[in-house]
Amino acid sequence: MTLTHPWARNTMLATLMMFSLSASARELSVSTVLSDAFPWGQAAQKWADLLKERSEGNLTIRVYPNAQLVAGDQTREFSAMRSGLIDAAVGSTINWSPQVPELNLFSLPFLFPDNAAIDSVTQGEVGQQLFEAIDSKGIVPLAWGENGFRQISNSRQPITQPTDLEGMKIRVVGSPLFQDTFDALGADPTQMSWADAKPALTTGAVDGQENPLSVFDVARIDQVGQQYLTEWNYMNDPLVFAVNKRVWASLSEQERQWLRETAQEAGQWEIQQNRDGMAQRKADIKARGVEITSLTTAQYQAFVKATASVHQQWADKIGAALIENAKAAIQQA
Ligand code: X2X
Repeated sequence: MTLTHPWARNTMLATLMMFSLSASARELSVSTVLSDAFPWGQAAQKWADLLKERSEGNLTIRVYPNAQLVAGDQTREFSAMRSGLIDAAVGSTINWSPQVPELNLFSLPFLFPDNAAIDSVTQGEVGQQLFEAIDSKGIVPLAWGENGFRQISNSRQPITQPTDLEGMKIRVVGSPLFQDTFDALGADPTQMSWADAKPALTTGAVDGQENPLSVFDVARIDQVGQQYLTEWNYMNDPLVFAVNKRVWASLSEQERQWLRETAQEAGQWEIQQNRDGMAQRKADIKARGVEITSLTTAQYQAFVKATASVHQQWADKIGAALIENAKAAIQQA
């Protein structure tokens, strides 16, 4: 085939057009695990909408939900973004913690009692230190969002004390800390991706799972036999808006400013939305017949005690100083 062949000419033309287009308007790929039916996906979509408006279409992002850019394997998202397979992401601290161990801070059981505690960390000095840890891995963090406090559900019985979890098969996310937490509670944790979780609940391969109320609500986890839900706020899952460093370096000052500003606005918007909607979600879940259990202070303390060993096991990996700084911030919250 010679270069004058019409097919080759068309291909060259198309390539040239793509190059000239990218000089004036550029689209970045953004990965998320959950779609815009959930607050998480809405955070990414809000980012896309704000950016399109702010840049007047000169810089845009396209959201790819359901971890589709990593074939559903959400714990590979950070690596895929680092290697440049994905330009950007709104990702979970849990899913990125295998590559950024400091992010396990948020998964330490019962460290964060409430939203004020989370904000004192993400919006303060510790949040900056965590962003530096992400940055040192070749990813530029821009803003915080949230998946939220994770609550436990199961198909067998109400959970009010650690012994209620004994022998219970619980689906956990693919971060090793979760294995340790549920081992400490005497449960039988099994790691799997979100894509595999609902089928496993449906067939009864597992008895329970843990996720924020928003995820339980939107994914209709009540429909797969999860009748019992305990609101124990055992950990929180903040989201991070971030961009690959080489992509970041290739942008103009103006483009970087658009990206950062709109990520921050989208993150704040989503956190507020998520929190404002919580009471209604809880009411909706209850109305579907799910038994929701809250813990007394004494019951909560029993869980704290049962999982104390996890804090010791993970202190070195997360960084003892970082944990101390977080505790100090939480105490002042
Ligand atoms: O897999 C989960 O449970 C989810 C959707 O919450 C995360 O990606 C952390």
